Amino acid sequence: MSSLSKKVLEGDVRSASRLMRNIDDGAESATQDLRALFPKTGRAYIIGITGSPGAGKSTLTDRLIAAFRKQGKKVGVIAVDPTSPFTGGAILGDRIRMQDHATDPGVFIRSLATRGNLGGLSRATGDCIRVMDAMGQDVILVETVGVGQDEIDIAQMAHTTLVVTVPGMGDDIQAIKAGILEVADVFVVNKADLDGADRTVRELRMMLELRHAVKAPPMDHDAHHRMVRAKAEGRHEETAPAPQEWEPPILKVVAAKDQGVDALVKAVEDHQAFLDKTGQRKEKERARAAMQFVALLRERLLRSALERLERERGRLDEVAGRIADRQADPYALAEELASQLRE
Ligand SMILES: Nc1nc2c(ncn2[C@@H]2O[C@H](COP(=O)(O)OP(=O)(O)OP(=O)(O)O)[C@@H](O)[C@H]2O)c(=O)[nH]1
Ligand SMILES: [Mg+2]
Repeated sequence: MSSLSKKVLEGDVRSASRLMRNIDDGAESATQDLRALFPKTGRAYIIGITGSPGAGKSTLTDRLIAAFRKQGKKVGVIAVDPTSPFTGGAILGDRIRMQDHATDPGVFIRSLATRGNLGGLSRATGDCIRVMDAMGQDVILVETVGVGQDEIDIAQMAHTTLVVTVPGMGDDIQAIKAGILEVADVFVVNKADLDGADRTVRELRMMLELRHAVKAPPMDHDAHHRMVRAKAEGRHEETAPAPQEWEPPILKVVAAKDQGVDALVKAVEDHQAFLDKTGQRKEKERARAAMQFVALLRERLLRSALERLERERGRLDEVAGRIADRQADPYALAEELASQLRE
């Protein structure tokens, strides 16, 4: 094991920062370090915080840091910001409202941004989560903006995902419908000091109920007969126990005034207990492992295929030019590269 990995395991902040920079630079040594650390990871509890721009995610994250610090836990924070230019892992100044914790050795905050490489953002986020996990952070908060595919991938890395909305944003609810609903474990209606918070809560609840109605399986023929017979005989027949399902709570919070944060922490703890009790934590972790492994594989395979393409046919943009001019056949080229990888 390299001395850098050793130091990360000892919780050394500067070494962890260096490793994260190496990961971003795609340094060969970073892969070796990640391999060395991997067996020591899997301990941290990961909380995703997602929602539209300006919903108050960072303010809320700041409050959650304080709450977990009070419990004596070490906290890691990853702010994923696909819109900002790469910052080398530095804190994004005023965009992140967590300066209070900047000097607390029990808090480690990094930001991550895309550099336009092939779906690398969720991979980089996963790697950074593992570094923080290995260095001993008990809780890792991952803040992401919006509801794109990257955000959904990232949300799937979390044990508990918080979706943050604010009052009076009909469009927001539409956006939630579009994809994030399935990954939400807890809904936060932040800025509940503003008008319309109760209405937003009602709208969210309606959406959840609708989803429920759609998902409830119809009773099978036999079960129906059993129930009818049982009723006729004056018995109460227990229907088969429904698979354990988590009901995402909807909580009103005023992050700016630290109101409702204790209830939110409680909801996260309840969800954690639910996952443990039902065995769903393991299930989630397995799904995440599959996703991350496939992402890793895709990245590696794509890289070798593109390297080969460049060696044999020219750079991607040249080849793309020929394809656009109908001088090259993309189907044949893709098949050829893929079959070479199969050897
Ligand atoms: N009225 C009110 N304002 C709030 C509350 N929480 C946060 N804000 C304000 O909302 C604005 C955005 O807060 P941020 O925490 O930066 O929101 P964000 O979701 O992290 O924003 P991005 O990361 O830029 O997407 C700031 O001006 C906050 O002070 C709240 O509970 N009530
Ligand atoms: Mg923010």
